[in-house]
Amino acid sequence: MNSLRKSNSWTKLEQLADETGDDRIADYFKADPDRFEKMSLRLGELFLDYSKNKISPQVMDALLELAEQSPLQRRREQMFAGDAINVTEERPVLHIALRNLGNQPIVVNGRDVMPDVQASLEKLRAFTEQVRSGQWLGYTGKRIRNVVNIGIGGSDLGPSMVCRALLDYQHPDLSVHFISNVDGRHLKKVLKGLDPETTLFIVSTKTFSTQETLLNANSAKRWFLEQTQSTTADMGQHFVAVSTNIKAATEFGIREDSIFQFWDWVGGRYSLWSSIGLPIALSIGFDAFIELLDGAHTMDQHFLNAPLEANMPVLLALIGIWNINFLGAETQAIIPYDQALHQLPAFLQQLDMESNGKSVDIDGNPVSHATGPIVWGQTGSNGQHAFFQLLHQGTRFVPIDFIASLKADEDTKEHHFALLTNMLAQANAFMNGDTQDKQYASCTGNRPSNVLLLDELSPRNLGALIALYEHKVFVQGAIWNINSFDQWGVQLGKRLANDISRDIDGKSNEYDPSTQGLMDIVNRHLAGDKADSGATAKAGLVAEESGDQ
Ligand code: G6Q
Repeated sequence: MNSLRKSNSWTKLEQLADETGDDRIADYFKADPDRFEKMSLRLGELFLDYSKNKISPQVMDALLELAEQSPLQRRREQMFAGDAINVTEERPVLHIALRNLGNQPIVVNGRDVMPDVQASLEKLRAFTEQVRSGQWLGYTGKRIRNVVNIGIGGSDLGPSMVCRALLDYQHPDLSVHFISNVDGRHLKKVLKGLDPETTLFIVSTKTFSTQETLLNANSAKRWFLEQTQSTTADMGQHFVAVSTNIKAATEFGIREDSIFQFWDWVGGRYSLWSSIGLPIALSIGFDAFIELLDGAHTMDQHFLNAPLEANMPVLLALIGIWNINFLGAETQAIIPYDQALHQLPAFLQQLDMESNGKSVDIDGNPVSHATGPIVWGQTGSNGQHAFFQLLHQGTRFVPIDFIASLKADEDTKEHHFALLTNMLAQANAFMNGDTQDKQYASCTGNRPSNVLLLDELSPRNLGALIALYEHKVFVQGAIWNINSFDQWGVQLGKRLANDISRDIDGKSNEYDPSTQGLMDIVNRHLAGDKADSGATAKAGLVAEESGDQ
């Protein structure tokens, strides 16, 4: 059994949770008029106010003691040194190397990885500039107008979220689209209206073995060849790949010099900083992509060097641990008051839930405490008119992170004013509540939140924001003593999808009656279609299995 719960600092926090159970957050401000100054922190153009948490000064001290006594600081050093901290996959975890713009050597197995990182950035720069300037032409000599990224999970969510967040920076004559779902309607919807002669596909898959991506890539290839009546040789100008699996990418038909590489030490959900960020660089330009990396690098340096009590990712992580492990929160809401960040909750959902959705610690023992929360959310003020009711008056305890950028568009300042004041009103209401004569109209308040303000939603600030959450997740994983960097549950899904696709026509009786019954219904229903499309579908579905992600 994992021993964290028996540690002194954990026991102290349990006692404090009992003792402060009836405390009101609002009273903490009466007791200390400087609480806002003490419990807020600026890093460059990011400002974090964490004063509206149900955290007394004693609780904060005990949380910092927990961090101090945990493996956090050792594990952080190991990560930055390139040690194989992803123990189940025996790999280093080095997304920080991808934005190590100072180029300090990071040595893995006796070899500095930085020259490789530099070379891949250089390749990204050259290609990005060719496409954006119109030098890179389609096979009929027309310039590229649309880029379609085909990938899923870590090979989709990061680039897609960032491209949407930075739409204001997008090249005026280049649109970037994303196909992720294996649902053919997703593919058809994106391809509809695109001109194959001016479209560039990026097949983005670390393993080049993911069922959904291979099916979508094969269908896109077929679409291109049918629409253009061209040959596979003409595909060269229209299909590039981002992958660690060069062999499979070339077998698919992509020229070797059009494959953008990265390495097994970049986890899927941490990969937007690598060549997986190609759609971002194409959309916002290479220089802005470097600014994104630089923003993350600044957060990396802060995380590495700032004392725990003034360390933004550490503080966010400790607040989360207090809410989850001592106050019983099961979920964490992410509410950006910024429409451009509408995909951020989905991105952070993957980052957090895939990383810390673990119940066995790093030594293989079952954990005896809750780990990663269910992360969810959507933009404000939309959420106010939907699910906020439950957050104000429901029986659940839901901590919230509010995120907003201060800079308004010149022509919609009035809107931005309303956006920000709505957010402030909500954070205030969640803490203070509202007492009315009628009990049904009263809101109890005392519900915690953090507010994160960006001076503006720039590539640099977005990079810092994403890295902040990456490190928050890392800190929680280190304190819980779990491996935040594997994803065997995801792997199970990939394996079973392949098995069921192989066995659906009834040759195996290894399945439980429910699964078998459903397979029979689906198989009978699809029988007609399978005659013509089955062969291609199966080729994609029963892809080479691999544990790499
Ligand atoms: C991320 C996960 C997962 C992965 C996808 C796509 O950390 O491992 O979301 O990114 O399954 O994998 P490929 O890039 O190999 O296609």
